[in-house]
Amino acid sequence: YQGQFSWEKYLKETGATAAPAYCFRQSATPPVNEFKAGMKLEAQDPRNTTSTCIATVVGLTGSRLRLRLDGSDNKNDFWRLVDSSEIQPIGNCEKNGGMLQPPLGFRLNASSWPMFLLKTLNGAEMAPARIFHKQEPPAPEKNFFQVGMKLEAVDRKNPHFICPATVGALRGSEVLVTFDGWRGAFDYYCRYDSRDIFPVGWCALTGDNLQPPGTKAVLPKSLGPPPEGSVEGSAVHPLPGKPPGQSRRKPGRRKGKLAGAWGAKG
Ligand code: MLY
Repeated sequence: YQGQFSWEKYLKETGATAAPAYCFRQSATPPVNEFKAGMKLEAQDPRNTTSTCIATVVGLTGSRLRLRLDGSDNKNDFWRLVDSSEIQPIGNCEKNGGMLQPPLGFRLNASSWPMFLLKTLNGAEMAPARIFHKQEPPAPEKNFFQVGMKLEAVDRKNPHFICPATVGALRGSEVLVTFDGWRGAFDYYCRYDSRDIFPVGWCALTGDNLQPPGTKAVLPKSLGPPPEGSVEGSAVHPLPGKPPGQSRRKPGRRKGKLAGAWGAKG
C-alpha cells in the first residue's frame, strides 16, 4: 500500500531518475518476512557491535524487524532487514565458540546476567532457523550512484520511517542521502552498500509505508539568512513546481496543498 505518494508522478515532476537496482546492496525481490512478534533471536548490539545479545521481535514492517535487546529498555529499539547478517538463530553464537553478552545498558547488576539469560530463554519462542536468510545480498563492486538519483532511505533519526531521498553528493565509497522536502535536517552519509537505502519501488513491494516527501522547501540564499536554529539552505533539493520565493510556510499551516501534491489520485 503506497498511501498517497506516487513515485511515477514525482519522478515526472522533478525530472529526476531513480537509482538503478544494481547500485544497491539489496535483493532483487525483497526477502520474505516470516518472523512473528515475540520471537527471540541473536543480534549484534548496535551500540557495542562486538557483542552478541538476545533480542525479541517487538514489531514487523515489510522485510524489516523491530528488535529490542533482552535486558535493555524500550528506548533503544532498532530495525534490521530479515536477511541481515547481524541477526542469527539462538544457539549460533555458542556454536561458534562465542558467549552471549548483556546489552550495553543492561538494567540489572552484571553479576545477575547468567541467571537473567537462563530466565529470558526459558520457555521463549525462538525464531526457527529456517526463517533466517542464508546470506546477505552481495555488495555491488563499486559505488555506482550518481548525484541527483532518487532512492528510498531509512530516516536514521526516526528509523521506522522509509522516505523518498536524493543522492546529494558522492565521497569515495560514500553517498550523501538527502531527504526530499526536509531542508537537510535528516541527511547523512552512508556507504554505497548500506542496508538502509533501497531502490525506488521497494516499499511498494514489501508493503512498507513509504513516507511522502516533507513540505519544507529550500530558500535561495538571496532571500536572506534562515531564522535562528534553522537548517534552511543546507540542502539542495527544493520542492518541484514552486516558483522561488514562494516556499516559506505560512504561520499556522503545518500541512499545505503540497502534502498531497504527488498523490495517486491527483
Ligand atoms: N516529528 C518529526 C518527524 C520528522 C521525520 C522526517 N523524516 C521523515 C525525514 C518532525 O516533524 O521533525
